[in-house]
Amino acid sequence: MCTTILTSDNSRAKMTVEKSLQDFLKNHYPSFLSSDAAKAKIDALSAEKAATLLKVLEAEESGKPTFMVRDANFSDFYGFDLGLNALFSEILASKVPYDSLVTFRESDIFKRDQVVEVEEQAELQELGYRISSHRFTPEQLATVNAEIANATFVNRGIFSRELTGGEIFGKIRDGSIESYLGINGDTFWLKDQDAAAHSRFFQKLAFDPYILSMVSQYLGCAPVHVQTNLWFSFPTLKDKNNLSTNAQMYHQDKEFTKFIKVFIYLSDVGPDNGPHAYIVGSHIDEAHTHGFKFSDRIPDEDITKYYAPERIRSLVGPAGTITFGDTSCVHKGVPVEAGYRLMMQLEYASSLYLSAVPPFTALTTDQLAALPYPDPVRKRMTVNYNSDDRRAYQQMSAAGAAPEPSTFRKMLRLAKRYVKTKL
Ligand SMILES: O=C(O)CCC(=O)C(=O)O
Repeated sequence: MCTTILTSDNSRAKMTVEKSLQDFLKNHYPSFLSSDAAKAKIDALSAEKAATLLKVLEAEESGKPTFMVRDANFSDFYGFDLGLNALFSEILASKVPYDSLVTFRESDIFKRDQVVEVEEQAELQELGYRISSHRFTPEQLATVNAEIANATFVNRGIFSRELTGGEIFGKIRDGSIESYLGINGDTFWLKDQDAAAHSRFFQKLAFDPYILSMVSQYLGCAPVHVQTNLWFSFPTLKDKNNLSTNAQMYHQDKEFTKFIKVFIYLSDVGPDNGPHAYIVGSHIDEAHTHGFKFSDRIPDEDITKYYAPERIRSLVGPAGTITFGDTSCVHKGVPVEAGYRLMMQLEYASSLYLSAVPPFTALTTDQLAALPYPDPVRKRMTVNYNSDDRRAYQQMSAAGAAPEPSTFRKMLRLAKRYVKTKL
């Protein structure tokens, strides 16, 4: 019900969009509108926010992949603040309730403790990140390393190279990895996340009850699994392009309207091994309010202008350390000074709107049946497992694959700097 009194063009625009939003909700999310409190939240939206919300809900219901319009609609992200994200989650949760993910269920991987989890969730919400009380056991690390040995990694430099995880481990041991780095790139990324997303242990992990409980409470709705990523970082030339490509300058992610990542160290990470770093609480005090654009790379000098030293945290920990992180926080990987860092990352989003990641191949009926959740929840969590969308994404990426001339210029500059530092 619209309660706004018409006084100007602005309020007329608000009434029109509010009416369209109300009608849309009535048709597609009727149980959301069943409470007066929910209606009041819709009434309180500005015309701009109501229009943003309507657009994302229409995209949700269309079922069409919206990664195709990511660049064109990127500015929509600026319409989403904490309040609108929470409201969006509430609307999504009215259609697919996520209590089955929060209700306690034993995990095959972690020995759960509900009291500790309450405290972990509270800190995650307050600080934007939280190191888990759980850590992979040596046996679990061995299982993960066996999976990694067979996976293919690629670095993204001038002469990019492909190596299997097993080859990388071997070259780290015998010291020959250095000849694969430098102008070849200093980070080896998993070439295609699809195989990892479908591997037995990683799939179990991605849909583990502890992980799902933490991320669904954080998002306020059933989480969509969007990434199972892995990468090896090595000491790097501190060239701005290089640091930027490898996420080693402070930045804020906008990959989805709301999302949360789970970072797992698979090697010991001390201060010299490239710890993951956060500005505490910056998921609330977002850097774009200081005039930075989402995805801007922010030099350390600028960070210290806006944030007190006690808000800048580097997360060190032994292999197996697990961190939940909202990377809409200002964050980065500190450049590796010695040795290497092997990181695993799972990511979950509230919605695929303007997704930045490739969809996975569809799950088999058996794989789906192995997820012990009600059908709508299972469907929602695996909406990014869609073979048609995967093909569409691959076609779109292939069409835009030719590098721009400026990319060649950047590569040349980088090559010159490497030659200078090596001679
Ligand atoms: O490597 C790191 O620690 C940073 C990773 C990062 O920026 C991200 O995953 O969003």
